Amino acid sequence: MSANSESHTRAYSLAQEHYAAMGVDTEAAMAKLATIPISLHCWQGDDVGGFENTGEGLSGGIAVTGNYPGRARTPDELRADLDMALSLIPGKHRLNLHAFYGEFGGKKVGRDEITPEHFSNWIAWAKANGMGMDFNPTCFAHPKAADGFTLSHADQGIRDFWVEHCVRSREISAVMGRELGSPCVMNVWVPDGYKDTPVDRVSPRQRLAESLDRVFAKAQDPAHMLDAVECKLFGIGSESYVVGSHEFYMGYAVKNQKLLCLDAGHFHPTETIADKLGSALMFVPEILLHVSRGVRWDSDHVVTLDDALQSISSALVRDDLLSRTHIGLDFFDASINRIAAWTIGTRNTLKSLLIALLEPAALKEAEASGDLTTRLALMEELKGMPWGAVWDQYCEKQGVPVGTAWLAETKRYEIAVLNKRA
Ligand code: RNT
Ligand code: ZN
Repeated sequence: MSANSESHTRAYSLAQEHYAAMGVDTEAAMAKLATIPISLHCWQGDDVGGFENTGEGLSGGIAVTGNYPGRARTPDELRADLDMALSLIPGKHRLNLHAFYGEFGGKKVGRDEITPEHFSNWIAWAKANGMGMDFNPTCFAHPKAADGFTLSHADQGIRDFWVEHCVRSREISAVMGRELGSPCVMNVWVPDGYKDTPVDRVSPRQRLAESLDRVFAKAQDPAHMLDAVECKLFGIGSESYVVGSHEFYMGYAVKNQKLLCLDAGHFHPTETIADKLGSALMFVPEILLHVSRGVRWDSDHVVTLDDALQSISSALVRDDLLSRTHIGLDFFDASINRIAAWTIGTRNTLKSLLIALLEPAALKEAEASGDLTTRLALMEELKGMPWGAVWDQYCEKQGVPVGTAWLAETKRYEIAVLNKRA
């Protein structure tokens, strides 16, 4: 045992005692954490580029900034990078893939022509890794989305095109779920909206609802795939009006019992999603999270261990919502090492869950008995508890680097692999 590992073990035993004195079982918390999968978004690895190779840039009001070297240029490179990131993250996780990451063998395959075969390598990779997959139709970065409308477009032909893309995406999702033995959550997000004040706010929403009804017309086995819909407040170029607003999708999801996707960056800057979870779950069956971090706008910064993140994880644990919540990530930063971005964001999400799992029952008891003084005092004291030692122990147990050791491995990979990409 190395000196390092020995000091971790000592730190852990002290932490374990400390928590036990509060009635918290650290072993149980780690065991629970190991059962929570995080869906890693493929698009952090290549700046939301996809593999259609049409030369079409990113659109839809989302933007990636930075030019850090080493972006994955092929499916094999992206999978290698994901393998690397996954080797640094404790636990068993999932892959979240966008439709334009299909493998089209150099052929031009329309979004309305995609089939499960285009994703067979991804499915084989996930199977080999014992991972589940989630999926998304890609309704942006395409000539037929160039004027900012897709499923709600005034033109019937364009609507039909995107409906077909989404219908096919559901079939592909069902195959992924069946092949991997775990339901694939398919999230529909469309960028549709106006830069400036609209006159008619209703017709596009009626068209979006109609298109969604067509997309979801065929029943799919929930053991194989689940439908989610993602709302948004604004995007670049859709500052004044987004067709798929929160009220729109909340209503649609409640009416049709779909999953509601809540992206942490899709609300007013001071509005957090933690308080929405329990309320929405009173009326929708399940939730999909896009854990993200907006800085001044929906900027999709790498998730840090901040209050917004902690409040989400604490709500999931305190209100016992984990079994009905699918946790996915949604950020993309091209200004830092992309594997580090995945690793930092995912490890932080897991850390916040661990901190939540290490809360003593005394907190709920204080509230139940009306002792709000103790509730606040305890919450603040808990911030100083040695959860870091439990985290290190968890990483060691799961066979991934402890502390900052993952960074050295990332740097090694950068020199050996990323820097060789032109
Ligand atoms: C955009 C949405 C959406 C996308 C991904 C790429 O604002 O958050 O989820 O980020 O589908
Ligand atoms: Zn999102």
